Amino acid sequence: MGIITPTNTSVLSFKGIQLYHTARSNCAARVRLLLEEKELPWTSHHIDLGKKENISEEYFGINPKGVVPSLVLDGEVVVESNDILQYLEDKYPVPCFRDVPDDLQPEIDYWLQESGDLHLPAIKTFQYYKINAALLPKTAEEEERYAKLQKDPEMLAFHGKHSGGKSFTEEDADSAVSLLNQAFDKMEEAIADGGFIVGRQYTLADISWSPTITTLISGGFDFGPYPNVESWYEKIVQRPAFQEAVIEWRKKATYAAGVDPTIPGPAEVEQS
Ligand SMILES: N[C@@H](CCC(=O)N[C@@H](CS)C(=O)NCC(=O)O)C(=O)O
Repeated sequence: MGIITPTNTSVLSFKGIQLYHTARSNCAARVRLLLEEKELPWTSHHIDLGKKENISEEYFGINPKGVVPSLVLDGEVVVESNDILQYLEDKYPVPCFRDVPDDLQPEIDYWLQESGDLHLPAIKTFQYYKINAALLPKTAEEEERYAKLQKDPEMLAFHGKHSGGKSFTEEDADSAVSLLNQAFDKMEEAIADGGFIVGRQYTLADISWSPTITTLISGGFDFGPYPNVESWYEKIVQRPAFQEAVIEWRKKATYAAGVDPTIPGPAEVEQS
């Protein structure tokens, strides 16, 4: 989607970089990660998905699907996390996170696209099956509010799968895992070449995918068949920007009672 015209016009007067985000959202985390890597100051608007703070006219007026993240830069609203990465890269090209030869540039685009395309059918479906659906039930009032505000058929269908006593099925989970395995088969091979997803440089592709690995680990996804992906991920986790944008923010999330705020954790409130 990229740049949109918000119906909530209050954000048009915002100055600087302002981010609507959620502590444990992998989509929001990739944007926080790029902001940290570029050392850009930003203002936080935390949306607690557990408290359904996204299901409001005010927030749907900023993000038409009612999801996080949404970026506002000097009154310009940008949605879709991977579009936000590219938008920030264009606005603030130094330091550069597309620093690979021209013939490898399309690969960065491929991995950004893949990250966006797989979110709903694979990443989000897997996490909802494993954790979220049980922990984020909507009350009848929240269901009604959501149905009024949500205009996107895909989102309505997705959330319809865990409403009214229904839940995601094993088939949903199997299909998600199969899509993820196809992506990680390719990533495993790509990383073998140069240590990063695209070539020998840390790029937007790594920034987009690494917080998703954190989320999938917390859902119990099996990375055993992907040793290159595991060692690439461990390397990225050591980056100060990742610690700040992903690990520290995850600690600020709401937890299921008694759960230790470390990652991965089996019963954490994961918000995807
Ligand atoms: N394609 C969107 C997906 C955003 C998305 O689904 N975000 C999740 C958190 S990771 C969310 O807001 N979930 C709340 C909901 O589905 O209502 C993006 O990349 O920005």
